[in-house]
Amino acid sequence: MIQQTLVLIKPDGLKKSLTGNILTRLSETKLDIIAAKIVKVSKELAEEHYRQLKDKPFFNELIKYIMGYYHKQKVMAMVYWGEDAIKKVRDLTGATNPEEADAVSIRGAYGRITTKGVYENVVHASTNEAEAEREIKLWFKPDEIIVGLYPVKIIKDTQEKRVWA
Ligand code: IDP
Ligand code: MG
Repeated sequence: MIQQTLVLIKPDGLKKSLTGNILTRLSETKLDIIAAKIVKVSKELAEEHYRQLKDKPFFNELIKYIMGYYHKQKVMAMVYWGEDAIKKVRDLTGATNPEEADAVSIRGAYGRITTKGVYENVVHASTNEAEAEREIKLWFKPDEIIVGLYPVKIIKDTQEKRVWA
């Protein structure tokens, strides 16, 4: 099945100069990159991205982490697209806990657990189609993606704008 998935290189990945390594690993999947940008993550975006974890004890530290509080204040956001994209990227990413992740996975190779207990695991990848849709629409506008993934509508502001329908 052709799918799309959101991939983030988190602030620790950028701080550690792992961008090239991670993109090389992701290219092993032979999926297409159909969107990419560098984002300075606002508190609102961080909280919305991780909203399903808001009751977890590590939530506040997680928000600081993804905003780059302890690292560079930026994230590289990408959409990968192709056959079984979600599973292919998740397999390469590895388990959430970097100490449990397969040693040759991206998280296993580069992740760590901080003294504050946050899993700094270098990358994010969507886990299912519903999550991918929610996350891609949160991080990207329709015109930033070179493939038409989801329905759009035109709204008339000062000029016409295409937004997620
Ligand atoms: P995932 O990133 O593998 O999908 P989620 O459960 O969605 O895992 O958690 C989102 C992020 O929150 C993780 O990537 C990791 O950075 C952090 N995290 C998740 N569970 C824990 C935990 O038990 N302790 C500390 N940090 C965690
Ligand atoms: Mg997740």
